[in-house]
Amino acid sequence: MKCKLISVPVEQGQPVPGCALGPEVLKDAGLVAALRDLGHEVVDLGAVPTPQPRAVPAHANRLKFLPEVSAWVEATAGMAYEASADGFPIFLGGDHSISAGSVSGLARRAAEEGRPLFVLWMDAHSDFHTLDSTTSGNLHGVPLAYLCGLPGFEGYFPPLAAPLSPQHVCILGLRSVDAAEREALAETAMRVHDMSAIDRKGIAALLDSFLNEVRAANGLLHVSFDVDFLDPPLAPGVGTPVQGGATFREAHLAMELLYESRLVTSLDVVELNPVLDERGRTAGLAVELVGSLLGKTITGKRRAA
Ligand code: EXY
Ligand code: MN
Ligand code: MN
Ligand code: MN
Repeated sequence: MKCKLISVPVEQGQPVPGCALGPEVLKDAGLVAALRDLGHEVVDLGAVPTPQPRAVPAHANRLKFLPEVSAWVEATAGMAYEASADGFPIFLGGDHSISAGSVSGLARRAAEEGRPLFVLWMDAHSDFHTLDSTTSGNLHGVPLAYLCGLPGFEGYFPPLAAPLSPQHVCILGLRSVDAAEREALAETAMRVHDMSAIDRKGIAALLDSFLNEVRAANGLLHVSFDVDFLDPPLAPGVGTPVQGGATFREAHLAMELLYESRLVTSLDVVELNPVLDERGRTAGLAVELVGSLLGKTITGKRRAA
């Protein structure tokens, strides 16, 4: 498969310096070699060019870096649309605000192809705030609400070519939800599998059900992997760690099942902060997990679809 790397070195969606180093550190941690060892072609498309801030009206809420983040969303959406004409786009963040761009560009492509875009949001957080509901003003907390067409983004974020259908979205690993997000999640048709559901039912059962829907709908499947999905002792290099995350094996099993489904068509890897990492452990684990998603197995034998 032709893996197309797109770096999106954005950290203005969150308050901790360092996240913009993520793309280069993931590559330094062996991402390209790991993909080539699995027989994949790797094309590095470089970084989304740093855009000029968008001329957006001032917002009544205390939003941080709105003109800059909005511009990155627009620029990333354009590159995502172009890159998704063929191959397997892999977006390297940068904070999770980049996915407002990557997924909206992919959704535009999917709409043109007449296929539904499904999204698996692997994350401790729901990222389901609107510009009006966020209390932190950190825009890495809003991308999924924007992508699902929740109100209040018009005029501040780029118009969406194709909003996601909430029933085509699955959040996995959730364990930190703000009050406003709870209300919004209660009204949405998204599949929301928090860590308690994972503890009770297991990753395999939860994923299989979602993957069956993707298959039945002949859907494209984007995996938006926020590294804080993982338990912080495993992955300390993230800016918003939340205790009680996925174990090493739960994370690898999720990726192995996704690979075996042969349904995944694109990927984000976001929220790695190398400044907070410990001897590159988090970067190394993220690369290993991408390897499992792209076909690496314990025994080296490729598993049948
Ligand atoms: N819900 C909190 C906020 O809105 O500030 C925390 C958001 C963290 C988002 C990270 C990317 O997943
Ligand atoms: Mn996130
Ligand atoms: Mn998160
Ligand atoms: Mn459908």
